[in-house]
Amino acid sequence: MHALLVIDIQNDFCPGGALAVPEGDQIVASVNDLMAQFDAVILTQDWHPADHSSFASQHEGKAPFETTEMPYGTQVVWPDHCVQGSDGAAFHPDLNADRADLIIRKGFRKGIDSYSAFFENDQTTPTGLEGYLRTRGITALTLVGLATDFCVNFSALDAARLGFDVTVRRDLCRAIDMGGSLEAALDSWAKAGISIQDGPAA
Ligand code: VGL
Ligand code: ZN
Repeated sequence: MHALLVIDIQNDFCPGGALAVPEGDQIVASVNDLMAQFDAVILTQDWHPADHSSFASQHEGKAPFETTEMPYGTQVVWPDHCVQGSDGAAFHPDLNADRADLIIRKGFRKGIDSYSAFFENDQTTPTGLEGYLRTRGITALTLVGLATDFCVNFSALDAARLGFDVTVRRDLCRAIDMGGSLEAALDSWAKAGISIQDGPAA
C-alpha cells in the first residue's frame, strides 16, 4: 500500500500568507491530480495555538527567522502562522482536501514545535501517524507540499528512519531556503536513501 503524504498546503504558506513560501500555491493543481494514483491520501495541517512558542512574537527581542534555545534544542522563531481556526491555517482553497482519508494536525502544543508529521521537534513525542500507517498496511510514502526544507524534510527523514519506502516529488514541493537549508535537506535525503523525483515516474 502506497500513500501520498501532502504536507501543509495551507494559506499561510502560500503567497499572501503569514509565512509565505515562494510559489507555494503553484503545486496545488498537480497535487490534486496525483491523488488518484494512491491507495491513501493523508494531509498534514500545521496547527498552532495563538501563543505558540515557535512564534518570534513570544520571545522578547527576537525577530522572525532568528533562532532561540528551547529545552529540546535550537528552534527557528517564525512569524505568527497557522493559528488554530484561522483562515491562514485553512488548506489552500483549491486543494482537494475532500479526498483525504486522514488529516493529521501538528504543532498544537504551546511549548513544542512539530515540523515532522511523525514526531515533534524533540524527536520523541509521536503524532500517531506511524501507527495509522502501519495498521493500514501502508509501507510506501510519496511526499509533496510545503516547505521542502522544513516540514517535508523532517517528515521524509523520519519516515525513512522508521523503515518506510520514501519518495519525495521535489517538483511538487517548494522551499523557504534560509541559510543553506534546502541544500542541507537534499544532502540528508540522499544519505537516508530517500528517492527524489523531479516529475512523474517514466
Ligand atoms: C513549517 C515553519 C514553521 C513548514 C511549519 O510547514 O515547513 N515551517 N511551521
Ligand atoms: Zn509552524
